Amino acid sequence: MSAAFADVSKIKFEGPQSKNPLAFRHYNPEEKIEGKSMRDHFRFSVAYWHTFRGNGGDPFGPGTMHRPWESGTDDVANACNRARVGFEFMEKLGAPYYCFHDRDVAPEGKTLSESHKNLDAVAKVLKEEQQRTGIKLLWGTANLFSNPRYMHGAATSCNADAFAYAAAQVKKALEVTKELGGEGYTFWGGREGYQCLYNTDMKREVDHLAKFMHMAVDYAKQIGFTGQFYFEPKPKEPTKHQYDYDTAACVNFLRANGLQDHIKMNIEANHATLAGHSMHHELEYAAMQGFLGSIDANYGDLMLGWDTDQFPTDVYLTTQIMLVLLKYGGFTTGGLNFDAKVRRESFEPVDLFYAHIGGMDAFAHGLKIAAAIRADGRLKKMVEERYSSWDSGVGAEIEAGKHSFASLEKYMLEKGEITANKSGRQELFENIVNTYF
Ligand code: XUL
Ligand code: CO
Repeated sequence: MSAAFADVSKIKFEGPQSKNPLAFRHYNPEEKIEGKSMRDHFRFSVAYWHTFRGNGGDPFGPGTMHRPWESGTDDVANACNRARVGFEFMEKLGAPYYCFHDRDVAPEGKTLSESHKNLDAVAKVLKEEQQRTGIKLLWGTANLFSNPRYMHGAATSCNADAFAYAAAQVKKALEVTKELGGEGYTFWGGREGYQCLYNTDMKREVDHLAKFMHMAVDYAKQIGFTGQFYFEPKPKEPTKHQYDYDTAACVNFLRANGLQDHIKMNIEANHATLAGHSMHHELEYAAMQGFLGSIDANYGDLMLGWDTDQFPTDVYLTTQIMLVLLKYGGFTTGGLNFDAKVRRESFEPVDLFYAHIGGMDAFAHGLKIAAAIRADGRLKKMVEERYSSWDSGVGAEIEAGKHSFASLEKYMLEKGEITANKSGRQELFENIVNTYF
């Protein structure tokens, strides 16, 4: 096979002074920060669906992407060739992982069994390429939203047959993920939500989603798939009310349905902002509850109300993400999957390199800044000082469970008024953060 990216050689780290657009200025996989190599901090992953299947189409016009390796026929031969091109890209980029949906890597057949066969044929190539390059599968997932059969949802459809078809699809996707040594499996709701409550039995739908996830967990156990399951929140799009709205809603769903020991969160930056949260908030919320799993790294244009899935270049965003990751000890099973696509106008193959290099460098830059903030310790000390009323006296006693409303009433009647509040100093905190950039 002739190289699809013949003009690009392996991307190297050249340091912050480099002017080479096809080099890393910050991401140096071997460099250690807080005792761990950058490679292990990030566990970067390429999203197959955007990078190798994105064609640049939008509601106003067709695809624009120039992809000379595509034959133009949606068959298994083209899919196998594309898989080899994908691995050439990932190898040159130096990404240690990738993620896929079943229908991204292999075409859907006319029947379920033909679809299974197509997936097996492409998985064979993926396995060969994984063995050739050492690149691994971070997680797999199933596309339960594109085919019109899922118009009402998959696990939450009003049509029980749609649930059954989705079950068959996820069963197969789990088998293939296992076969490829996948380290995880992600549930993103797709069309699991509703548009109008008048025609919707929400309780029944949410119960079915829980049943579906339990079946997946049971089947994983049955076949010996030991990868981590993830649940990816998104508040809207395609449906108006998605059941996986944000981390808090997902964690509540998992706990309410006895799934908390099997499923962690996969948190996406653009989905966080669509929910009216910052990524910083979503990550901290998941981590503090013990649900930090994996990250879909991207950025959403704050002036647009949809999932723009841009490559992350905002170093404030990457610094905040790395602050949370460092605070909670980093990934155990997850990684940073670039669930991001090049703009419709960035149609040349080399743009795929610029996009990923920029994202990886933004994270490496953010990691260095986050580590510097932590090493200095000033912010941490200021936060501790802000909460110092809880370290002794009545605060420590409340935390230790030594008080009731009655005893606190007695305390306050004696004291009369609270100890004077201190300034929150938000501006100073923000100024100090800026000194590390
Ligand atoms: C959709 C999205 C998905 C999931 C995987 O917004 O983020 O690509 O990451 O199904
Ligand atoms: Co995603």
